[in-house]
Amino acid sequence: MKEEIEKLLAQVNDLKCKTAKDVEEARVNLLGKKGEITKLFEEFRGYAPEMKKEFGRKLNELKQAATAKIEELRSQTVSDASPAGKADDLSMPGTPYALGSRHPVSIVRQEIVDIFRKFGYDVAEGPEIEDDYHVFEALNFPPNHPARDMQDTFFVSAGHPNPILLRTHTSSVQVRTMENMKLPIRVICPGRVFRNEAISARAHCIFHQCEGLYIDEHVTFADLKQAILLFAREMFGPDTAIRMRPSYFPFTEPSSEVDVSCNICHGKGCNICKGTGWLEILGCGMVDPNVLEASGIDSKKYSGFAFGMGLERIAMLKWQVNDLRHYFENDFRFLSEFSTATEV
Ligand code: 2U9
Repeated sequence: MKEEIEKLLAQVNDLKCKTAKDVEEARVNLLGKKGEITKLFEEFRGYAPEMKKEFGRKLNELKQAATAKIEELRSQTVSDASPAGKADDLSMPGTPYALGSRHPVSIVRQEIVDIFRKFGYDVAEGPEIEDDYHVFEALNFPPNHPARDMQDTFFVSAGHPNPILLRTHTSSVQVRTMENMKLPIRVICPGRVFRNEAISARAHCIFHQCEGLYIDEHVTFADLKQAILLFAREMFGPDTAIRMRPSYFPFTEPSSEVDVSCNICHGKGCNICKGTGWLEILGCGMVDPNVLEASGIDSKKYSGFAFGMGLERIAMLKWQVNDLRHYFENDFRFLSEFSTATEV
């Protein structure tokens, strides 16, 4: 037994193989069912206890050495299981993986952020689960305003003075910015908002907004108009015109809705602009003095403007998407239309 073990150990140490097939053959010869080492173990089983003591350790060492050697040879030899028994050709191109593309809402968000960053605005984010104070009260919503109703807002917890809810606009982020940042403030707040709307081609219970706020001394409606015009030209092209229509929001006074000249028919009238030559893109206005005061800003010294837009709407205008639901269904055929995979 001793000589047998030593002979096999020497054989194992000198073992050399060229291919994976050779390694497998060596494994079978040594450790397979009828292999040399397996045979020694069978013989060993019939030995008397004192003999077992003498050879047991050596036999185990031989088995471990053989197993380790086979593993080592396996990792060194190339697989010859590939077609035609040839080694893999490492110079062949790899399996191509299809690149994903950015979601249209994400593309629009990035464009808007880039434009306002150029104008010197910071980007701020805040919680999607908010309290009534930051979403409504600090923004001059009267106590019985319909937006505070269960029909329009998703409540997380109600029945106490400052209910917790899903934000219905990102204006709450601007309120938090006014509370925490030093003046002047120039900030945009992109983010996801939630409204209790029935889902249709024109409405969804989740959508994305980008709002902006500029507060300093002597900020006027003329500054607002110029900021919106510059934004519209960056976003929709240098020939874009804007028009402002009077509107109402609790948090701005005066307030306005803004249209851009239709970038499809260039003002002539088409089915995208419903023959008007204009497309509504955002709402804006001068921040109501009550809103400034609620966040501790002296409305006699400071004034500001604010604006807000729906990102899905901007994306719909940019790519003529006619159904809002496409943005939320993740249908691969829709998403792959926005092949901006080179963008990062
Ligand atoms: C503060 C003060 C004022 C943000 C504004 C709008 C006008 C607006 C809508 C556009 C389409 C929301 O997504 S939409 O439904 N937004 O028209 N938003 S002014 O005004 C603010 C915000 C924060 C502290």
